[in-house]
Amino acid sequence: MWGELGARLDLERGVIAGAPVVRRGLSDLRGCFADAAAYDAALALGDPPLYTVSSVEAGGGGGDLHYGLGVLYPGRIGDEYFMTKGHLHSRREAAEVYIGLRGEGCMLLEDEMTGECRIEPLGAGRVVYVPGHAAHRTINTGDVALVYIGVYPADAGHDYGAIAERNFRMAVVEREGRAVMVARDERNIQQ
Ligand code: S6P
Ligand code: ZN
Repeated sequence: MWGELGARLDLERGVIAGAPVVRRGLSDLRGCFADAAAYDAALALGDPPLYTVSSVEAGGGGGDLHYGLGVLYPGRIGDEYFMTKGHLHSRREAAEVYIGLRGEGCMLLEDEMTGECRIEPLGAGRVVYVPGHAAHRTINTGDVALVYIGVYPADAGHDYGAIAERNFRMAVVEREGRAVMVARDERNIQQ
């Protein structure tokens, strides 16, 4: 017997109706932003919410899919835009599809095998394919919440450890009103 197959996107509240919600605030992203002084200064003023993800994780079999609705708020720490923690999938070959619903931003992708880094625009009307072995992080470069859906294999798993240890090589920062990708090391030297 099939269980529930449909769900309602409650875009007013930014959740999938009835699905569990994970909330991440600034304090959850210690070590992610390149400008540590700007991070500490912002945190001293409070712990703003950065994003929420509500997920439907029904079947757990090899062929099953899970999906989540992400809402990433606008803002910056120093010149670096608000972003998600970022992760690799525990089963490295597991790919993912992101579908942008609202707002403006991008995905930062980094191939664990080759080191290739790329930003792919993500926002209303954009779809991004995240290949296997690609660390992925979502970034809001606009003025309103970036809302998207990610669909991934049920057995993908989430590995946050590798990124927490070494972070992404690139950062997405605002330069003269535009979002650009710069080397994180370079970004640190410019402090
Ligand atoms: C799951 C998918 C997304 C992220 C979400 C939050 O595979 O990639 O639903 O979980 O964008 O990012 P993170 O890095 O905190 O899980
Ligand atoms: Zn993922």
